[in-house]
Amino acid sequence: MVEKKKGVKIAIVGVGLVGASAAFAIMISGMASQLVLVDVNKDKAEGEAMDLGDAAAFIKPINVMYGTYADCQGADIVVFTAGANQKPGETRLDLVQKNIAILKESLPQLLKYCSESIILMVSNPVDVLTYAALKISGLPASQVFGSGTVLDTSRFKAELAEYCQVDPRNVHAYIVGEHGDSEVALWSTATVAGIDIEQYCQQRGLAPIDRQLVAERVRTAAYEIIKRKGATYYAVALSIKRICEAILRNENSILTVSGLVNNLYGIEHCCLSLPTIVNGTGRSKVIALPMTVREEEALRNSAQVLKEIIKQVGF
Ligand code: 6V0
Repeated sequence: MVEKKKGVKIAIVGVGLVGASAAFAIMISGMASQLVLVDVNKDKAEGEAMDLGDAAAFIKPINVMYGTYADCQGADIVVFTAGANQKPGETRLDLVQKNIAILKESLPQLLKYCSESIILMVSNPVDVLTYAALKISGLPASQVFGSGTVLDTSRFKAELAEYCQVDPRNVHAYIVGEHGDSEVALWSTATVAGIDIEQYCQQRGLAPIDRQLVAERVRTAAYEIIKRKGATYYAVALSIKRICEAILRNENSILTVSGLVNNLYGIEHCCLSLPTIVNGTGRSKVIALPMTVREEEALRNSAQVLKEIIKQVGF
């Protein structure tokens, strides 16, 4: 008899601010029946599991435990949030040496138990770490990918929605490229209610959008938050939850996850974000959006920035 699958299992490696917030978001969503928390700081992982577990009477049944890599075995998804975060004034790319070292140490251990899990990279610089994780694991690009600019795209939609006085869910607009300073706002395909966003503004009697200002606010959002409270974690936690949901519910959702790009827009052998179908197989198909010449150039520049770093860290 085929053994019945015992519900959805999600593992989170690195239970700091982002990992713990993601655990909380996943837990209250009801999408998983088992959540495993792993951290080099075992006390931290245990404390988080205890704290989350205390909510049992308010949510759908879920077993929240802390554990080792072996306990991650059978996970549908492993969310990788281990590593240092940005300090005020640091860029995401500044973190690369520290976080590559952590990845090199922990991923091979994790893979002993999780070679069939979908691995969602979140630690920064997420595009470089996703590329490194693909190389270290040898797993397909559908199975190992990063949260990329899912968060930046949400920030972009929020900015546009506020300006356009409309529900952010009615705005379709993407941030692509690096999750970081060279990211690209795609204005040419930004729409509200299916019409070009500038046309929409005209209809509503709004002045044309200050594109430079909006793109700058999106690009620097994390710096501004870190300057004030030291770290960002709630919105990224919901980005993680959203990606997990698209996978687990086989949604075919279009999300700007980061993954291996080859022979697209003149870019090869690089991980960056593009609108991508996410479903039960993981990162399924990249949507080749029409871009203006300037958007394409900016995207290639973003790829170049990332490729330099990838080369520097020896991948
Ligand atoms: P944090 O609060 O310092 O937590 C990191 C955790 O990782 C700590 O609990 C560490 O003990 C743990 N850790 C370190 N080494 C290991 C290891 N080898 N195995 C297991 N656990 C380990 O950082 P925070 O949670 O704020 O950030 C985590 C990562 O997410 C950082 O790299 C951030 O830059 C990154 N972010 C990525 C975002 C995105 O959109 N992709 C957004 C925000 C932060």
